[in-house]
Amino acid sequence: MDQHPGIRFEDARLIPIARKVDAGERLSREDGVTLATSPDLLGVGRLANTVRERLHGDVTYYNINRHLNPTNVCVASCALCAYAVPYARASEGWTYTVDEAVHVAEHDIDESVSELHIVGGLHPKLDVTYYEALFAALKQRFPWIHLKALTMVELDFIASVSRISIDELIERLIRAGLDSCPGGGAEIFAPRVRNIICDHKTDGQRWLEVARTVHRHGIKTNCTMLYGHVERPEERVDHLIALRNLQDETHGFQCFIPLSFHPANTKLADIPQCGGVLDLQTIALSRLMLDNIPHIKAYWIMLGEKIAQVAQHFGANDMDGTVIDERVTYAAGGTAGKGMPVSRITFLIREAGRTPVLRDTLYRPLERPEVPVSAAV
Ligand code: V47
Repeated sequence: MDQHPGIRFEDARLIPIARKVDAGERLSREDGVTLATSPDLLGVGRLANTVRERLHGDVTYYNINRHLNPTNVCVASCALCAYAVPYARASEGWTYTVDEAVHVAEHDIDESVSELHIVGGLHPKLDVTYYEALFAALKQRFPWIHLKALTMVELDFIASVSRISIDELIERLIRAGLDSCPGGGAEIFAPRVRNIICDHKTDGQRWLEVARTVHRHGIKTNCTMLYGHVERPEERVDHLIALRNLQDETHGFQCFIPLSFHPANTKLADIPQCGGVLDLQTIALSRLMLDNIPHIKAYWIMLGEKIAQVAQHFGANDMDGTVIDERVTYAAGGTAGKGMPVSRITFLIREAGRTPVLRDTLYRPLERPEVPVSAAV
């Protein structure tokens, strides 16, 4: 077999792709499908690792963060979700007042926690005034904290129930304290898949349009892809290319997070949870296709700490963080636990042969705290 200097491929189709990677050339949809379907997991991984090391050397980022879910009540009933409680049965779920939300957050925050990751359900009574009051109260109580809040789906819904434009919503939320947005709700953009897995109203085009608007207001967002359910490899590749196209235009995405589907307690519980091969191949595919998004996160909550660690050699350069009080994956049978101490994250990164770098949400390196919050030590 004609080989490539440095990497021995089992799948000859990877050789021309390797030449493009060496030359820093953009990969095509066809290349993406080859990478997504290649039986040569290690070959795909080595290619992704080449790009990862070119961009980030041996650094793996992590942060100290806490999740906050103001409500789990949701008017959508997405088949992929185990977290939401229907609005008609709202009393079975939770909806925090602003004071209650601040009180919940207070449990595990000191100045070592640099980020609050805030997402929840689509609650028809929580309009823009609720989120303005929430963000202002959180900023007042924790002035140092970065608020990474609300997915494109939530923004779309809140604008609609508040009868205001996305532009006005974003302006008002930024004024109240919003710093950036997480990447959830993107799922898979293909309508065929969305019809099966999610029934919230925000379709793929709309998700991208809202992200474009947020970026225009000068704040960063992340982006995601939910895989390991009913999607086809081509649909994964098309999703990545749609994100890549928008990034060419706005440069507003800072990190991509492939989300591994957890079927337990969802309407799709008969689908077997994917294994580590699809997890690692998807991380690698993402690194190779998303040549204009700086960071690829191996979200240990969904991958488990072992795959997230190995992923640091398959294209990922981030582990997410301490993730105190995660509830979305936990509801869907996630076994990764409810938080990881800094000492464990840095151990996993070092054991992988990488150098741990504590970061803030915008990937600026931070000093390791002298007296970390007890839950994050
Ligand atoms: O939007 C829902 C997904 C997302 C399930 O931006 C599920 O830094 C797997 O977006 N199995 C929320 N996934 C998580 C998310 C995220 C996580 C970490 C970091 C960042 C970031 C973003 O989780 C949802 C949905 O796409 N999800 N249910 C499930 N059963």
